[in-house]
Amino acid sequence: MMMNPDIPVLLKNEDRFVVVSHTNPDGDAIGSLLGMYLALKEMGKIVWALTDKEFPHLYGFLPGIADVLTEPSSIQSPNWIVVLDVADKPRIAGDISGFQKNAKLINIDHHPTNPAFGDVNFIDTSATSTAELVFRVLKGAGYALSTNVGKCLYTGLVTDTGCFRFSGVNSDTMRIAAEMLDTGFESYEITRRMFEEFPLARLHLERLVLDRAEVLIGGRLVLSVLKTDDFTRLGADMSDAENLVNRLREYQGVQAAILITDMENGLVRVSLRSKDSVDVSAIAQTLGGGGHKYAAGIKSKLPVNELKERLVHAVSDAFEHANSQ
Ligand SMILES: [Mn+2]
Repeated sequence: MMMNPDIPVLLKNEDRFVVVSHTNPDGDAIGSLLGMYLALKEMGKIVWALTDKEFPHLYGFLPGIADVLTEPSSIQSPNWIVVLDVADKPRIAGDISGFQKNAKLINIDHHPTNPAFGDVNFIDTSATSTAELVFRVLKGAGYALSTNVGKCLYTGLVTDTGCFRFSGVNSDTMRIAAEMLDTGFESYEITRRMFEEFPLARLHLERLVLDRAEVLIGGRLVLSVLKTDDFTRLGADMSDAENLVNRLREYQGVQAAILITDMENGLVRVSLRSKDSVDVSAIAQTLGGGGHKYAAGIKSKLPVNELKERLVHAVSDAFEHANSQ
């Protein structure tokens, strides 16, 4: 999709913005939010960054993070709500209900399942991260990236591309990344924190995930399970399991990987990843989730065993469908 020409103009000419992203935020959600927030601030705008609870410690090094609000009471009459990397409106993190009557919503995202819920939308599913789209609208608004904004957006880009590995990475991704780096920081400042600074608890979770991996459907699906008790015992929190599912996807010949996390309060979180032809966002949607072709998620209230059975069926059907095409 072409860039909506209104958005750079709006960012340039308008004032009083609230910037939000999605619940259980990942590097792209946080990096995009902070990058947009800091850029608007540098442009002299009145702007607030809002979420629902404190960001995971992993991102504590990012500039602007101390300004992020977890409740909206100090936000005064915003005119615009900038929603970043949010696949659908109910996934917005932070209570924006008090502003919606008087503020218009700008929706910037790269999820193919996004229903264009904004008053103004810029959805480009060819982008590997929302951070790249934020980069493009800011550039379109005539804003020259500072080092701080470059760092935030680069964090989004490297997390959503698995450090330039995933499908969809192309020369545009590299060119945009290069322009971010040109603002004056080292790539390794960010990538070591994102990929090489895990707490021991994370590595122990990884061992459990690999120990419990089940190889199914002739090696084309690998599935594993984590339980609340594992996190408690290892002193890990939910964010320590972020992207662990990717390890299951590394098995040779695998086309889909699933990590099921049995959380407290009867809620089950499912992360799906794929390679090649299988569209895991379609599978996720049949069970109330969403995402991208190669990376999707579900939150479900179904019992783990039933959910597992349904997922294996759905993946098996998807394989059959793909083969018959
Ligand atoms: Mn994203």
